[in-house]
Amino acid sequence: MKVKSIMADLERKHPGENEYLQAVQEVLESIEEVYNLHPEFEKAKIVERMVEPDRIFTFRVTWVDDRGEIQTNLGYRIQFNSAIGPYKGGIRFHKAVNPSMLKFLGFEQTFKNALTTLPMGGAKGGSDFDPVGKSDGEIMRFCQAFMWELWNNIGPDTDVPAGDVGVGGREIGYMYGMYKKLAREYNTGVLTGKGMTWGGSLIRPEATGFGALYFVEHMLSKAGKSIKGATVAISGFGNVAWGAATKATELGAKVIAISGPDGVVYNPEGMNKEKLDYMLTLRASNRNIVAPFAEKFTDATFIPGKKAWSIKCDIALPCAFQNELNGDDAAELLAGGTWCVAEVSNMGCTPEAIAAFQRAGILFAPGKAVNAGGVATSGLEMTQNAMHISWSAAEVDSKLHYIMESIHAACVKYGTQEDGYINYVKGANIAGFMKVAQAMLEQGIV
Ligand code: 2IT
Repeated sequence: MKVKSIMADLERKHPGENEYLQAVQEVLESIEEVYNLHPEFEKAKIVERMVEPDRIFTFRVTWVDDRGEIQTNLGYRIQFNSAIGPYKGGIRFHKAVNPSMLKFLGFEQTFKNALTTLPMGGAKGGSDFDPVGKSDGEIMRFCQAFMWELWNNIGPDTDVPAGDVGVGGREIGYMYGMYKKLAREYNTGVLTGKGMTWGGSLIRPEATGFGALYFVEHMLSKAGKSIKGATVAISGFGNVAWGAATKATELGAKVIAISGPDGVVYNPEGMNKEKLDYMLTLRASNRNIVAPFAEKFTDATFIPGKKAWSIKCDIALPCAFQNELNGDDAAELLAGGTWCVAEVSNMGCTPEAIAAFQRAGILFAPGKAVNAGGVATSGLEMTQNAMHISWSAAEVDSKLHYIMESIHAACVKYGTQEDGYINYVKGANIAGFMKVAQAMLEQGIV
C-alpha cells in the first residue's frame, strides 16, 4: 500500500473534507507496515474499499418552531461498513455537522466497533440542527421529523442508531416513539440508549465514561502507576464527561476541571455527588455553558474563554469534540507535568498533539479504544433486546469491564514497540483493521 497515493486519490474525490481525511490518514499510517505483510489484502483492494462508506443517505428535515415558523435542516445517515455486523453508531445533532464530520465518525466507528469483541459494523448519522436554546417541544418535533425520513433505512438487524453529541435519552425517546408509529414494528432493538422502562440497558448512560476509566486503569497499572490521588482535567460537561468524572472520583482521583464553550471551571477540591448531579442539570438546560457551576459551588472558579488544558493536571481527558486539544494545548499540558492523556471524545486530539505526547513518551490512548465502552454497552443493550430480558447493573458492568480489558490487551499486543513504549494509537488501529479486513476478505468482492 502506498499511503500517499491513496490519500491523494481520496483528497481528489473529497476535497476539503478535512476531518474525514485526517481520520483516514491516521489509520493508514499506523497499519501500513502490517498491511504490507499481507499481499492478499492488497490484491483484494481492502483499503481502497474500506475508506469509502457503503452508502450515505442525505435528507431534508422540515419542522415548525415554537413561533410557528418553518425550519429546514439537513439530515444524514452514513452506513460505513457492515463486514462484521449490522451498521451501528450514534447520531449527532450539532450546528457544525456536515458529511466530512460524519464520515470521519463513521470510519472511526467501524474500527472501534471491531475492537469491542461484539459483531457490529460501523455507521454514523446526524443533523446540523442546533439544540442550543431549543424548547422541549422543538426538540421533539425535530426528532420526529428526522425519524420520518430515516425509519425505512434502519432496523434491529440492519442499522441501529444511538446517541452522540446533542442526542441523549430524551432525543432517543422521541425518535423511538416516531419509529414505532411509522414502521409498525415494536422491536426495541432498533435504537440503543433507550429509557429503562422501554428496553434500555442499565449502565448504558454511564458506559462511555466508566469504560474510559476502566481503560485508563489498565493503562496505568501496566505502567506501574495508580489513579488514586491523581488530578484530572476533563473537557465538556455532558453525558460522557459526567460518566468519566463520576468514575474518576469513585476511583480516588480529583477532578479539578470541567469546561464548556464559554470557558473552564477550576474545581480544586474535586467532585462530590451534588456537583456530579449538577453536571446533568447543566446539560439538560440546553444552554451549553459551564459558568453556572461556579456560581452554585463557591469553592470552584470560572475562567472565561479558557480550555480545560490550561489547568495543571496529571491526567487529561478530552470528553467533548474532535480536535479539541491541539499542539499548543499539548505543549501547555506537558510543561505542567501531565503524564497521561486518554481521548474520551472521538479524535479529541489533533495529529500535532498526539505526536507531542508520543515524543514526550507519556501515556496516550486514542478515542476508538478509550471510548468504545459506550458502543459496546449499546451492543449489550441489543443482546438484551433480542433475548427479551434485562440484565442487572452488576452483570452489564462486569461485561463492560471484560470488554475494556480485552481492548487494552489488543492495543498492547499490536502496539508495543521494540523499545517497550506502547503506541496505543497503532495498537488500536491495527487490531481493529485486522478484524475488519479479514472479514471483508472472506466475504468476497462486494
Ligand atoms: O461514538 C460513539 O461510539 C457513540 N456515539 C456511541 C454509539 C453507539 O451506537 O452507542
